[in-house]
Amino acid sequence: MNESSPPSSRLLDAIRSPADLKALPADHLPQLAQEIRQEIITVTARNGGHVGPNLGVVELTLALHRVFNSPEDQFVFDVAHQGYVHKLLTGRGGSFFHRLRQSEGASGFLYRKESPHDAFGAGHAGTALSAALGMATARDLRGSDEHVVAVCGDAAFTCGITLEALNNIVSSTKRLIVILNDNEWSIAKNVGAISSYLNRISTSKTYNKLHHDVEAFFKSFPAGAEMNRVYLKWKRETKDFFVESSLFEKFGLRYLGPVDGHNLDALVKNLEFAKHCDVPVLIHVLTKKGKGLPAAVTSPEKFHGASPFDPETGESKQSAPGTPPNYQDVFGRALVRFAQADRRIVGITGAMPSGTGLSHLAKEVPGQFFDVGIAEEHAAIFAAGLATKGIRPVVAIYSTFLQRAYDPIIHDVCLQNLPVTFCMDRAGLSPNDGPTHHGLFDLAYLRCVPHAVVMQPKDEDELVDMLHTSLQHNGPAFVRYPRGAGVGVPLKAQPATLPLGHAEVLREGSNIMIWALGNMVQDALRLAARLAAEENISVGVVNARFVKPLDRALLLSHAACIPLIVTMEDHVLAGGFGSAVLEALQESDCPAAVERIGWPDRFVEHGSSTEVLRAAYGLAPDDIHRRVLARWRNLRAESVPAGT
Ligand SMILES: Cc1ncc(C[n+]2csc(CCOP(=O)(O)OP(=O)(O)O)c2C)c(N)n1
Repeated sequence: MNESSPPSSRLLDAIRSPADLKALPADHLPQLAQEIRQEIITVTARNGGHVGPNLGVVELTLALHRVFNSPEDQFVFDVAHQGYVHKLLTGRGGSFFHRLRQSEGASGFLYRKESPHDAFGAGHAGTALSAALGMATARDLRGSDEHVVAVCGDAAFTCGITLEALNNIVSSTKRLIVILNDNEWSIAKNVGAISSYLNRISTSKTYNKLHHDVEAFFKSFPAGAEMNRVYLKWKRETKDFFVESSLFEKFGLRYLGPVDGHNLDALVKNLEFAKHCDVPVLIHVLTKKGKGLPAAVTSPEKFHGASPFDPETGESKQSAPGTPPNYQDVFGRALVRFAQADRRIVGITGAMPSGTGLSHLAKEVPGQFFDVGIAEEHAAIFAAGLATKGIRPVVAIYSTFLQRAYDPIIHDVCLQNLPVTFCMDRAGLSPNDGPTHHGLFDLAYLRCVPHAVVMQPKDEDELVDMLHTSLQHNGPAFVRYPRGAGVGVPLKAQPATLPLGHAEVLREGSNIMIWALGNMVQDALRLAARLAAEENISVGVVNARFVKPLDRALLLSHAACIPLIVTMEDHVLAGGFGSAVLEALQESDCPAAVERIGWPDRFVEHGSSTEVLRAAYGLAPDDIHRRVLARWRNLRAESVPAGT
C-alpha cells in the first residue's frame, strides 16, 4: 500500500469518476468508505431508500472500481437497489445524489439512460446473471476483450431465472465473473435450501480454519501467481470434503471464497485473480447488511428499504397523526381473521412478508403462511397445486412483480379455473421507485384472461369485502390496491360479499357519469362536486368495483341517457379499465361519448410524489377538471344546431 499524508477534507467530494478513485492512495480507502457510508445514511434518512443493502456493499463496490475499468468493463447489479455506491463513484454524487428518489434526482435503481456506467437497468430481482451472460457472450462473438461482472445477492439465487442462467453459463462463455453478495438476508431472512447451503459453506469452521492456515502457508512463499494457483487448486479440491459438494463447481464455475466483503485487500486480490481466469468464476463474498448504522444491522428487514428515519437513532419518522392504516396492513390483518376462521386459507409471499402485510399472518398463524423466496412463477403454480386439494391460497404479490407470474396465471390457474386469490399491492404509481415498480399494467394483462375476476376497492373497508368475496368465489380472483394509506373509513365488523360484476352508484347525475376505479373514486367524487358547484353540471359517480366482469347493464343504461361517460383509472389507458368500457359500448353498438383518464403509453419516471408525477402527465385534479369540462362544452356545442 502507498503511504501518504492523512487526508484532511472529504475525499468523496473529489471523486468524480472511477479514475479519481484509482488515483487515490490505498490507505485513504477506509476513510472514503466511511464518508460514503455517512453520505448514504444522510440522504436515505431524509429521502428514504435502500440503506441496508448499500451500506453492505461499500468495500465491494470500491474494490470493483479499483480493479476494473468502468464503463469499458461492465457491472450488472441484480435488482440494482444496491447501486448507490456505484453512483457516488461514477459522477452522480453531490446535489444529484441528494435528490435520490426525487424528481430530477438520482433514481433509486440503475438505468442505462442515467449513466454510461449503468450497463444494465433493473429493479426486479434475478435478472443480473442472464443479462451479464448475454453481454459476455456478445463480447465473445464480437471478439472484444472487456470484463463482465454480475453482482447478485444471496436471495437472487432463490429466483428461477438466476438458476436458469447458471445452468447456461459454461456452454455460453469462458469468461464471466459472478459476485455472490451473501448477507443472509433477502428483505426478510433469506429462505430455502440454497440459503441453507450458502450458510453451511460460510460457517464450516473446519474448512474455513484449514483454508486460512493453508493460505498463510502459501503466502509465506514469494512465488506469487504460480503459488496462488496451486493454493486455489488445493482449495477447490478440498472444499467438497468439508461442505458436501460445491454447488457452483458442479455448474462449471470456479468457486472462490468465502471472502470477507469488508476487507478491501482480500476483495481486490480475489477480483484480480478472477480477472485472469479462463473459466467463469464465482466469488462468494460475505457482507453485513446495514454495516455502519447500528440500527440497520440489528433490524435488517426494516432498513432494507426504509422510509425517512432519524440518522442518529434509526427511529422512523412518524407519519402525520391521524394517517389512516396502510392498505397492506388492513389486508394482512383481515387475512389473519379469515385464516383463523378457516384453516383452508393460506397466505403465500415471494420474499416480501412485511411489504405485502403477510407478516401479520406469519406471526399469528405461521402454519398457514408460506414464504417461497423471490419466485413469483413458483408462488402462482404452488398456489394452483394447493387449490386442487381444496386449500384456498391467497398470493400477495406487488402488481409489478406479478408480471413474472403471467404464464402460470394463464396456464396453471385460470385455464384450470382454480380458486386462487391474487392480492396485488402497489397497483398504480410507486412514485419514488419509478418505472420498474409502478403497477400500471395489471388490468391490461389480466382482463384478457378467461375466468379471471378482476377488481379494485374504493377504500380499505371494501378491500376486506373483496378479499372475503374472492374467498367465496370458486375460481381465480385478482384484487388490486394502491401503495400507502387507505382513505380512513371505518372497517365493518363483518365483511360483505359483493355480487360479482356489480358496480355501485355513489352519486346520481344526468349530464356526465364518471366511472371511477379504486383509488380514483375519491378524485371522481371531488371532481363531480366541483363541476356541479362551479359549472352547474349534473355529474354522477360510479364506483366500478369490477373491471371483469364489468357491470355492462348499468353502463349501457347510463350510456343510453347520459351524454358523457368519463372513466378514471390509475393504470395505463392501453388495455385498461377505460378500454373495457369502450369495448362493452362498442359491442352493444352504443355510440356514447367517452373521455378516458389514465396514464399514457409511456414508462413513467420516478418522482418526488404521486402529485408531482400526475401534474407532469396532465393528470392533476385541475388538469382532469379542465379536460372533462372542455369535452362537455364541445359536446354541447356539437349538439346545438348550426345557426341557433
Ligand atoms: C421479481 C422481484 N420480486 C421481488 C422483489 C423485491 N425485492 C427487492 S430486493 C429483494 C431482496 C434482495 O435480496 P438479495 O438479492 O439477497 O440482495 P440484498 O438486498 O440482500 O443485498 C426483494 C425480494 C424484486 N425486486 N423483484
